[in-house]
Amino acid sequence: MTDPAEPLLTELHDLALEAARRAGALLRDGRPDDLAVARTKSSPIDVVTEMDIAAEKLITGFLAEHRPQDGFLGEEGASSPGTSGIRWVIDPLDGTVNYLYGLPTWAVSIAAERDGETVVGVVEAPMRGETYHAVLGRGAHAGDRPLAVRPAPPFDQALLGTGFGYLKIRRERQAEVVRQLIPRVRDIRRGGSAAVDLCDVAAGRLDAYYERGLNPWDLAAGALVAREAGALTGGRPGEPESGELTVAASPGLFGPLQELLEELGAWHD
Ligand code: 2AM
Ligand code: CA
Repeated sequence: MTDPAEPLLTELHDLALEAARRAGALLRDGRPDDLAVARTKSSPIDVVTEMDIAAEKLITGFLAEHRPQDGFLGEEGASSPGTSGIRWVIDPLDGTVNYLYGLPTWAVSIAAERDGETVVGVVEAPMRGETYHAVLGRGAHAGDRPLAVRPAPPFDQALLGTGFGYLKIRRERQAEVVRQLIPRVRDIRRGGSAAVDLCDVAAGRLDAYYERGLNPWDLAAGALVAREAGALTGGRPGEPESGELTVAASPGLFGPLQELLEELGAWHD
């Protein structure tokens, strides 16, 4: 059992907050104003990729300086097992397309796992001016404000977040699932950042969220924030969240949503 008062968790939490704050500032302040329309020597996509890589380097450099024995798993390639039992799971820029277009919903996502279990999660969303963070057993917060999921509405009144992958075949299937869901719920939102979607469930801004095709770095931090705010998280019925399917919802919605997604085949292409 994890002791929530453990000093190690406080250390990891403080480091994750500081690394995310620095990377968030780098991405916010370093984004050219004309990024989406830039016709400079490098394409806008190259600029985003460069920012992404610079943010990951900043994060891994900062964390490795303070915790040289820890492992890493990062979207931009950071991968090392470490020897301490702690592994950092990092998405330096989640919501890349929003960042490219100048939409505000993008975030830096940093989680710390101990022996494979997420114990700390930080999602820094600079253009929202919010930092969502959680420590296992200590609850979830946005800044100092405690987060709590919304009480579950009747299913047909639920506001669901979701997202679509980049592959055509997967997107077609995902659109088909949405086509069948739309008439059964209040509405659907497609925010563009899985990490922020999970934090929006935590904050009661969405009733539920589901998506197929996420990577560990998209979901690790946000899923802990959601759970610590009272959400249930998982994948297909009886399974943990994974690349196959990630579901997060307030407890009254979670089971029915999981069952419906199973029936609709939301977990396969
Ligand atoms: P990204 O912005 O870092 O690419 C969008 O629906 C959400 O899913 C975003 O969090 C996006 O992360 C992630 N995502 C979708 N498809 C992905 C893919 N093929 N590879 C990596 N991340 C993906
Ligand atoms: Ca991502």
